[in-house]
Amino acid sequence: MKRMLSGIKPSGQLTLGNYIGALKEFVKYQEDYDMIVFIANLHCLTVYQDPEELRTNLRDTIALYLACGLDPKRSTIFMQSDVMEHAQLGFILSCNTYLGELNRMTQYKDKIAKGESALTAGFYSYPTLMASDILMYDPDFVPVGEDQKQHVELTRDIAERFNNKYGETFKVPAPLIPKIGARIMSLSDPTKKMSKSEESNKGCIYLLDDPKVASKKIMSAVTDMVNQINYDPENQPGVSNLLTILSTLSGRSIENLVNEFEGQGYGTLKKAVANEVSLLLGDLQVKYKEILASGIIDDVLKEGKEKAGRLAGVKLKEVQKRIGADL
Ligand code: ATP
Ligand code: LTN
Repeated sequence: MKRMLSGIKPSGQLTLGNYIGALKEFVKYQEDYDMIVFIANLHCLTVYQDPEELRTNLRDTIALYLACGLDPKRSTIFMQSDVMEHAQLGFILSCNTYLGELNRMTQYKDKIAKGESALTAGFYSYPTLMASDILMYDPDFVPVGEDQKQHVELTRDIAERFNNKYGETFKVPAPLIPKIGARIMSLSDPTKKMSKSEESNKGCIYLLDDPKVASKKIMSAVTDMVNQINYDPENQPGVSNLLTILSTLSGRSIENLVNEFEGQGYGTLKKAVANEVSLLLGDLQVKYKEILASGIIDDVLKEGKEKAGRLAGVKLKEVQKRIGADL
């Protein structure tokens, strides 16, 4: 069985973008793949997290993983910091990564362009920890949203470089990006990605938003003056984003939706999106509450830690042997 691996940072509440671009896909893939999913709680430390808030976010993230349909019997679900090998392999891989490569990472370049000065060394080198998360488990595919494609490509380069230097050690994985929904945009500025670390939360739907609040955000989504429902991300990013959300949640093609909404106002499209999103959030939140009340989270994490820890232990030993650190 082919293997897939992915992770999500618990640096805030999960968003509709995380759901459409990543979580929903994980759930689909667990039917046919050996799925490994983890909470990237080391990655989120690249910027300060209030420890108490982080603890709550960790629980919420796992509860939402399960509420979305990830099945701990089929998939391995674990916390990154529970498997210490990630940090060690991360360092070894950082010694096989060039500064020039990290300088080219879009996320890093964006922050520099914005003039952010308090960037941490962890933020700069975090793609090498991500490479470790991935290469540790030899997955065939890494399902991620568009913004993470560059990091998976760097991971491939690091794997190939390591294999060339030390002998065949890592499988070279491929990114798997959804055809639609790989980049859900902010509702208040549809030229930007919907992000949980966005300053204003008006443009972002959180999976734990009250469905009424979420509907309001959708009804006030920024659109344009064209007054025609077309799928044209370049010239009509707001309307195209709404069509994308509706299509991914309803399972209907964009073409089909454009035909249906032809000649109607943006308000009608927004209402349809708000309905679909409210249904999703309502359903997820019922399951989320049941999961939190059931107390199964600790068991899931314990089992995940054991399963992932076994695989990571074997891989790290192999790497230590390759590099000559096995005396
Ligand atoms: P932040 O929003 O704080 O920058 P993030 O949401 O990009 O963080 P993660 O939560 O770790 O970071 O992302 C988890 C997964 O969700 C990744 O695969 C990422 O590509 C995907 N993802 C995140 N935002 C979106 C979005 N707006 N549209 C589609 N996929 C997304
Ligand atoms: N870096 C990613 C989260 C992440 C990840 C991973 C995704 C950490 N490790 C391994 C896929 C595979 C992010 O910031 N969204």
